[in-house]
Amino acid sequence: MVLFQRCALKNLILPSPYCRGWGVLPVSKSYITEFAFFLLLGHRCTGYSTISGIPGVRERTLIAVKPDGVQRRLVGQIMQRFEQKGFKLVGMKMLQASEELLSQHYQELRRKPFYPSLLYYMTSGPIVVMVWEGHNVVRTSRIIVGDTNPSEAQAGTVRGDFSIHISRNVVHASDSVEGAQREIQLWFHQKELMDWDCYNHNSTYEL
Ligand code: IDP
Ligand code: MG
Repeated sequence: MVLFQRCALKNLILPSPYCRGWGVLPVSKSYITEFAFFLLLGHRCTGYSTISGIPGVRERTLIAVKPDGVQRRLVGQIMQRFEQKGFKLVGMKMLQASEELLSQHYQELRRKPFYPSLLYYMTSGPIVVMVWEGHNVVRTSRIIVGDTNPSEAQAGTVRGDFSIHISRNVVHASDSVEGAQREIQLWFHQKELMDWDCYNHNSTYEL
């Protein structure tokens, strides 16, 4: 079925004898007829609904470049780690975080002795918050970002490569799927997040 769908799409956008052998839709039929048939199939050839069958493919996480990362002009390099992995950017903005928002974001750390200095650090300059989407993105992002303490972070991770002390670890990544959902709602309005299709999804997922 998937092969047939690919075939229908191929005929639709790139007329070629490629699909003739299948004999389900004769090439002599008009492309309009094929298009209608393609719609009846639920536009699965775009890859959008086909890949949604893979568990976790719509998972999202919150990544933030902290003030030290922005000051050191690391935003591009940090984003590149996620892009080159194959994750999809669905939201991004630069802002000056308020203490109120940060206190909700770091609600579990309010009683920690370092909390006041964490607030000072996180409000010391603009941050860049992003939402990335993809299969297992929460867990994989934690691996990409590395250990909270840069001294423990592996080389090749963001914190391992770009930071040396826990008080200036350049990046935030949600630590659970539930945490990610909470944080995304905290930092983004629904309308700021884009639902969009990668035209080449079959390069990152098996269709
Ligand atoms: P995470 O960022 O890896 O999820 P958390 O334990 O959630 O780590 O801590 C949130 C942030 O608080 C850390 O990224 C770091 O900026 C800061 N932090 C955590 N522990 C310490 C500490 O012992 N001293 C100073 N800052 C800390
Ligand atoms: Mg955390």
